[in-house]
Amino acid sequence: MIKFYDAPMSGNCHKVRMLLSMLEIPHEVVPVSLPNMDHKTPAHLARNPLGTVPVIEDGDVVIYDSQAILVYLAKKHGDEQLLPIDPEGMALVQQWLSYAVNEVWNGPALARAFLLFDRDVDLARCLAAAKTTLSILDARLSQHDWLALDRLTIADIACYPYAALAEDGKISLAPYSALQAWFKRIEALPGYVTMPGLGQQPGG
Ligand SMILES: N[C@@H](CCC(=O)N[C@@H](CS)C(=O)NCC(=O)O)C(=O)O
Repeated sequence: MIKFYDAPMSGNCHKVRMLLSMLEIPHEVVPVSLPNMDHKTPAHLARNPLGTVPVIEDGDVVIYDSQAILVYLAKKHGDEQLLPIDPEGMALVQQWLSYAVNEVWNGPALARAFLLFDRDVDLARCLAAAKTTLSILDARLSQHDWLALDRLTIADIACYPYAALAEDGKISLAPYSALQAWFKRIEALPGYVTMPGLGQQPGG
């Protein structure tokens, strides 16, 4: 069974939680306490030399980085809806996976990390980056229901948590109505799971 090294307040881990749930993949959660520095132990560094979460172990296969884990799980347990293999579709999904790691992380995610976890970052810079990042997402989603293609892909799962958690970083989401409508679409999906700061499934 897949072992999933998971820290509860991590949006990167939440991407993995969401896909494991949506695809109903059996797994064992191994809690990792970031305050207790569990992620810097020799055992965890042997799994992931970067000393970060999420990590999954599937037999002898060990994968770290939430985007890489989404790719692995979608290829192994999903179908081409979530991660297409045609050149254009795959590249468009990758474009938004990269956006999750760079723009979404360096804007709203790090502003949140500053406010919730005392992460040493330049807050003004993160807030300015967040404004651009969220505006670009909102503009895209005012023309399309989903980020990369005409349906849910792992690109949506990768960008969702830290965009939707922006208010933890004291960034108002009020100006971004298309983004908020996309949050609701994601939160209505079968298998959607929440975490503190995120929306509930309708009726949940
Ligand atoms: N690009 C990586 C980033 C992983 C990452 O930075 N995870 C955070 C938790 S959200 C972490 O482990 N931080 C601890 C540290 O950097 O020491 C991913 O998407 O998984």
